[in-house]
Amino acid sequence: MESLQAAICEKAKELGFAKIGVSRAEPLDQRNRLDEWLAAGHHGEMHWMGRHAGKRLDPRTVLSEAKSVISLAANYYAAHFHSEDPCHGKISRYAWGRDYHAVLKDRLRALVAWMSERFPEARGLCYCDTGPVMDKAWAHKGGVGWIGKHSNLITRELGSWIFLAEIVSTLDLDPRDESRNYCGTCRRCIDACPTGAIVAPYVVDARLCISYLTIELRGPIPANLRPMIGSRIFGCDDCQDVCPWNRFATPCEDAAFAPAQGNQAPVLIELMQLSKEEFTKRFQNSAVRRAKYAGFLRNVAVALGNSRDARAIGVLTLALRTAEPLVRSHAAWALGQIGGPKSITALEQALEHETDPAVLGEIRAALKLGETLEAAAPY
Ligand code: B12
Ligand code: SF4
Ligand code: SF4
Repeated sequence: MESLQAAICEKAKELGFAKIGVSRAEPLDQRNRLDEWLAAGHHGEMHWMGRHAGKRLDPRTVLSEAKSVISLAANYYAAHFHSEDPCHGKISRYAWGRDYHAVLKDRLRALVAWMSERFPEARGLCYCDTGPVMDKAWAHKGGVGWIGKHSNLITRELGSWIFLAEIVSTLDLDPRDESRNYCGTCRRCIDACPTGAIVAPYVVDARLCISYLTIELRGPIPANLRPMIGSRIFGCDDCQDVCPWNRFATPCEDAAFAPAQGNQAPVLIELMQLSKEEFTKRFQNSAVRRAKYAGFLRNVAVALGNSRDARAIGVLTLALRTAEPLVRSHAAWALGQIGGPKSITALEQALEHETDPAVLGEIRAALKLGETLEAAAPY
């Protein structure tokens, strides 16, 4: 099997994967950790996380004759930085280029097809994020890297700006040793998290994580967390930006993950004016679609509120008349943050025609805030 394994690694690298690990397809010993995380409610509204807990832990429940799990890591690091101008939105690095789910699924399928040509009786199932498989735990077990205190998988060679994927295979390959943990006494990620979401080393409470709030959460963002989100409109990179192991990040030469134009420093006021069709077109090949139109504009409204930029009053006033109550309520909050007579007038006018009880509540709260802020905001 040694030469087959080496050939698989070589083919995987040719297809764009940077690192490969191998584990025996036996149940993961992560049951307690997953159960504790779910029992504490850390998954928030991601109820799908609890649904297939058994499958997540044992690959033989998805492929009964599975012998090995091949873990693959793809580098997505682009040597660019987020704009610190509050009028620009921050989109997480992982979503700057093409949607990795689609890109990596194609590559995984190509690898499985290549393996089947050599071993026609072999079967392989591909996973990348979406299936009931714990990508990080397999990559750790298979020797790709270790799970850092921020809970992302880190490799010594490339840092943590990597996507993870697996092939659950019937081929009997040689397992690698589990990776050692190199976090040591460091706790930079825990201290840098804007919302305190890393509630203990290795444990992220998704309900506090900006990534969850701006991508997975479908409803309103809790008002107390909105100011901490800053200009992050899709995901968050802070815990990885501060990690010393990311000094070893090497820019990837993968065209698929090169930042698409406008994704690194999108102008918030322009984004707030996107129609549903424009949103769909602009992000058709991007992971950003996951936030959905209303969720994305909700995020942009929060970022505009945090920017305190009076030039945004116009677009936020228009947003108070959009069809989506979620967008109207966050636009109201943003106007309250910006304050000043123009914001107050817009909110008072909205109060006259608004009928949705949740939006009415947000407008009333924003009016109180806007009036308080008026003296301080010299617009
Ligand atoms: C649910 C999910 C989320 C949720 C919850 C995050 C989380 N930590 O679970 C939210 C929406 C918040 C999220 C955010 C992000 N995600 Co996400 N997410 C997932 C998903 C679908 C499942 C993760 C999971 O199983 N969670 C369950 C909990 C129980 O696991 P856990 O938090 O990892 O905890 C484990 C360890 O920390 C460990 N542990 C617990 N206690 C202790 C104690 C000790 C001493 C030790 C050693 C270990 C340990 O045990 C747990 C079980 O193994 C995976 C894809 C997949 N199918 O695996 C992607 C995935 C983890 N996400 C990914 C990415 C890129 C992100 C973001 C960076 C995106 C962004 N820029 O905004 C952020 C990072 C936020 C963070 N700090 O975690 C990548 C990570 C790649 C990598 N290098 O690790 C993955 C693997 C997707 C992929 N295929 O590439 N994500
Ligand atoms: S992604 Fe951001 S909010 Fe989530 S744990 Fe990391 S630093 Fe905290
Ligand atoms: S910042 Fe420090 S503690 Fe956090 S993952 Fe990186 S090395 Fe580990």
